[in-house]
Amino acid sequence: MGVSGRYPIVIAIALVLFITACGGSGSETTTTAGGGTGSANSITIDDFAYAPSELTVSVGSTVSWTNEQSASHTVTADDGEFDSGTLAQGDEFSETFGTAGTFAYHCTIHPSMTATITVEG
Ligand SMILES: [Cu+2]
Repeated sequence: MGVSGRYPIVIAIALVLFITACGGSGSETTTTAGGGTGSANSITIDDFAYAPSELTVSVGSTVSWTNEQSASHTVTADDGEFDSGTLAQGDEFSETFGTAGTFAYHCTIHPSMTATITVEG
């Protein structure tokens, strides 16, 4: 029983990896970002989620978020680099990314809302 007892853990890890991989490739195909430096990119906040939750842009791009839900949300960088403050329905926030890297952000009101911006140089 000692060996077979480990399988549920292995399956759980495999599932997490699978879901993570799917999320990454899935959002990539929905990215409509123009290739040029400084192109605008829009993210919608609705149904307690950022859409797309993963967005890749080029250095110098401005990303804008619009809250389309009646519940208030924030766009807050995990490292504190940017913070929208509370966005009511219809409010918009934008941030220009001048350096390459991966920037994780979340909603301070709903910590389960997380997403990332990948900036490519
Ligand atoms: Cu929220």
